[in-house]
Amino acid sequence: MIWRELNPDLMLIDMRVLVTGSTGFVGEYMMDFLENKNIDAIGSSRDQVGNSDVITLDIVDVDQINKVIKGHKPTHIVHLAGQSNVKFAWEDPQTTILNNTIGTVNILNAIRDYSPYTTFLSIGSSEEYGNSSEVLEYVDESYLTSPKNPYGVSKLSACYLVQQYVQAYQVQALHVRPFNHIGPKQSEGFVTQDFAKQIVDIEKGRISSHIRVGNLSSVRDFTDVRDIVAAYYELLLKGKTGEIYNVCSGKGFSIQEILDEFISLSDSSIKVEIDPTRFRPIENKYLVGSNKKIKEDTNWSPEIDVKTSLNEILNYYRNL
Ligand code: A2R
Ligand code: GDD
Repeated sequence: MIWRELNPDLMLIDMRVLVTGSTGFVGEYMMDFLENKNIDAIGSSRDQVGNSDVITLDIVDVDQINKVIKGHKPTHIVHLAGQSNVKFAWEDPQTTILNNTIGTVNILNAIRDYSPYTTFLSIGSSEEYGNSSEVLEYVDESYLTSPKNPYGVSKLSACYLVQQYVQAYQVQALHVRPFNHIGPKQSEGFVTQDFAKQIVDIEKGRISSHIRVGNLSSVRDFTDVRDIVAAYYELLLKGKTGEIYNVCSGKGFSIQEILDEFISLSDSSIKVEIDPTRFRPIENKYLVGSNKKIKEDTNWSPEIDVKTSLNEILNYYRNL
């Protein structure tokens, strides 16, 4: 047991959190969340960001990482930087493994060597499980890991490395398996964005009345990004070193149901067209998680329902 676990409230005073990938989808919400709590948060991004305070850091570059960790000695790191797109991982598995696995081990090495008291929140994925079981309805953290794509492999490898560094070098790390997260401002290439953008394009007469979609039969567990970053914060404070935590709602929706909900939110007439280029070589049919463990170990519980998130995503595109 370390002091962080003895009294999490004491820690707030001195928190200095490094957020990698702070200009990505989750990163921007994470930075806002920490800043609203008046916590000292340092963002980092691969690309230089104008005149801002965001540190330029490519996690594949060992010298850069060592310099940042040595120089800032953050009390905590929320490691969001990585290649996040499952479909792209099939197209470029090497880049995916490089950014997600090697990038993570680079940070673990830097923590071990230059900042051993840093708490490291490693962000994995539900894709580490591969398919979860429809019989069990949802999977907990002890469920068999059998990734079905290079993205899942890259995240599971990072998970193993985290656990090995905890055991071998006493690095204060935990690993998170978020299930699908959604909200306004996510990049295109993720299902809710792809659907919402096309619906608004139809509403505004930019394209014909056809929405192009991929596999509608898969089932996923969706959580709003604002709930996700609240979960990460709770885990920084109360998550147990060496443990794995699912972050999810525990409820499954088929992609067909997500599409139907979007269509019901629009007054336009929308026809659905299956686009084979949107399918993946192997599809995880069913991925729904149990959030019992995080609820037991922290004060977290998801608050925003899926319909609210979908509505906000659609309105975001309407107002662009
Ligand atoms: O690809 P870019 O330049 O937009 O930057 C992405 C950044 N990133 C990196 N940053 C530093 N060094 C690298 N080698 C590197 N590779 C990628 O990570 C982007 O700004 C950020 C990831 O943001 P998103 O793609 O928007 O992902 P999201 O949804 O915020 O996911 C955060 C984490 C990822 O590890 C996902 O795999 C996981 O949550 O679901
Ligand atoms: N992207 C996309 N676009 N997916 C579609 C489409 C489409 O037009 N039509 C159907 N799908 C299906 C995909 O085949 C998949 O079954 C499901 O919608 C969700 O796809 P994505 O939104 O691309 O997300 P993902 O499940 O592959 O991965 C996301 O969730 C992981 C956690 O479960 C990403 O956010 C990962 O970074 C994250 O780790």
